[in-house]
Amino acid sequence: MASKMHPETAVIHAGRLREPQGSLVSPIYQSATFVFDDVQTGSARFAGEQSGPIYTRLGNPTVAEFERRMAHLEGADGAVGFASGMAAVSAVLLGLLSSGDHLICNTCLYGCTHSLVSEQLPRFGIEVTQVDFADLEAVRAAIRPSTKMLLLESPVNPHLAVYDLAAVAALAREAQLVSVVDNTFMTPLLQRPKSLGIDIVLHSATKYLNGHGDVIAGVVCADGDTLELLRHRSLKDIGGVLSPHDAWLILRGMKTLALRMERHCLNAQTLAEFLESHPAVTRVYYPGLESHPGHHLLGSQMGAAGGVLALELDADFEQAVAFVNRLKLFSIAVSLGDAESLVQHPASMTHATYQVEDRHRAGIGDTLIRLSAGLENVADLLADLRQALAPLSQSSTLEEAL
Ligand code: 3LM
Repeated sequence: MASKMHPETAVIHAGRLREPQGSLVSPIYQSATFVFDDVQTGSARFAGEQSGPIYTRLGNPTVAEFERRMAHLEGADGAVGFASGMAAVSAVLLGLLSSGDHLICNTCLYGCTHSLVSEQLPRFGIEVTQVDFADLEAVRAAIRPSTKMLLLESPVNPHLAVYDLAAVAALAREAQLVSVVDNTFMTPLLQRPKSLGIDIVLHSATKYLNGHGDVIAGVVCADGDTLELLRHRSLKDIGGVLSPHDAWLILRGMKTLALRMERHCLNAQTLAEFLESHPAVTRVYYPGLESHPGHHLLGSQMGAAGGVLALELDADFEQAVAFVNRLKLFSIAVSLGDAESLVQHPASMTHATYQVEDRHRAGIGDTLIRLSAGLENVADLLADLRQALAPLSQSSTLEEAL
């Protein structure tokens, strides 16, 4: 039954266990520890000879339901929940790489992933090269005998560059490297990297998976022995454990994931088309636009273009800031994938961790603005953008007239 479920059904049903009291909604196992019938039972569980919960850092039934659901959706053997998206990213990097290993990752990554790879990993003797994954020959050229892993996001935070994941997976396989994709912007409903040959898929569940802006969480989907390494080295010993209550909130949020993604994508597409045609906007970054270099991967790699877009205005820094400050319905806040539309300035917010030269090399301009299209009626969002852009288009019309 499970493998035949459509994704829209799987977000509601996959990995559910029949609850002994018959409750439709799975209970929250809000307990730090679990009672053993006798010493032999406890010892057998610790030795891995008997299944069953021990202690929530080592596993929890509510968290396990979320993990089974995500594994099913991503097509992985299993999944491990973490306390944040960054705990998931660091679990993969610190759990699977050792001193002397070399990592190749994209030049543009979420800001804290960038600081983790560029500032923290070298402290542990892990070497890192950042390359633009649009140029796979450059990625190939960066491979050394000590290279172990490739890491990228697609679409990338914050400017939505898209990479050919099947080609990345093929390169990784050929060079016997582990490929890792952060699939946060897509969710498994829009993109399933494992079906393209990628080894490990991770998410910040804080975003679309939960979808309601009230939880910080992460998850890694992987196969075979990797799962055990992540549980043992990263979860048990480093300890960034997902709380059962937060796992339960994500399970609740995920029931509407398919419906929400549909509306996020529709709203983002409408906003992107409007902005692209506006005289005060010089560039819109959204894979759903034909002008986007990764547009051809829509339909094959990506089921839809997602709910995040970015733009550049025909304006200087102060004017760009004033535009953002004029928005009323878009809240000025980092994060994405919430019901509320959000706007933020990557150079000073999500990607402020970058050195200026590295940020420019990553393609993140000083005046880039990122939008997360929420679930509102798009007419209201358009009206908000229109009023905030109006002073800019008036000044450009004036300049044209002069
Ligand atoms: C943001 N991003 O606004 P958490 N991977 C990706 C992400 O976008 C993020 C993480 C991992 C944002 C958060 S910035 C202070 C706010 C692609 C987070 C990390 O640890 O759950 O926040 O996920 O772009």
